[in-house]
Amino acid sequence: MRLHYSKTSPYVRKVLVLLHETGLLDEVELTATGGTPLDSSAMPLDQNPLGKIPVLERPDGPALYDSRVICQYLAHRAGTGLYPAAPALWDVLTLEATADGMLDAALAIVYETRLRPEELVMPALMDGYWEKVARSAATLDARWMDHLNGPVTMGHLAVASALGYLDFRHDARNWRANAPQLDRWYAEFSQRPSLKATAPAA
Ligand SMILES: N[C@@H](CCC(=O)N[C@@H](CS)C(=O)NCC(=O)O)C(=O)O
Repeated sequence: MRLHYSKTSPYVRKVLVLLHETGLLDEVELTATGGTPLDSSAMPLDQNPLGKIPVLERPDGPALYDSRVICQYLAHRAGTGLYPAAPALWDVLTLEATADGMLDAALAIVYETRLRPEELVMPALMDGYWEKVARSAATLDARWMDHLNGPVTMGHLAVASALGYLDFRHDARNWRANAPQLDRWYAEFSQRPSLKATAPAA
């Protein structure tokens, strides 16, 4: 299999964390790439017309995207319980969607600051994106700690990858402000070898 990836993409990190957790890493060749909505020229466009990574080329069918599809495919291939059977599955998928939604908002802030000319940047829009992140962190803290303190699912791996990205790109905004239990959980969970091996570096 071939994974189109970048070292700083948090969506890619979810896949890499899963590969470490499941022991499938050796089955995957990594191809580094990158791009933004302003320049998709280096992206694997033949495999993903959206021009986004991660993309997984696999032996048993067309290339897969996005990270949630790839993670389900690899978890199934590895025969793990990272995605349990329904009805527990609905919680895991909702948790993963929450983590990915935080990433969508966090990445939108990065694009606002990096891609727009300064005079076109909208601080109110960035604050609105951050509200989504902060509200989600507070909700994870209020409603999801029982799940996060239980057996590891894809929800755990997605939340940890998302929080790692917030520390990497948005440290100053402080997601921990209204999430003290989540902060404690992340301090411990982020010590797992899979997360240490995939920590983003500039
Ligand atoms: N929902 C997608 C999001 C992937 C995504 O946005 N990846 C970023 C890298 S962090 C990307 O490829 N951006 C390029 C673009 O949007 O043109 C997933 O989970 O895979």
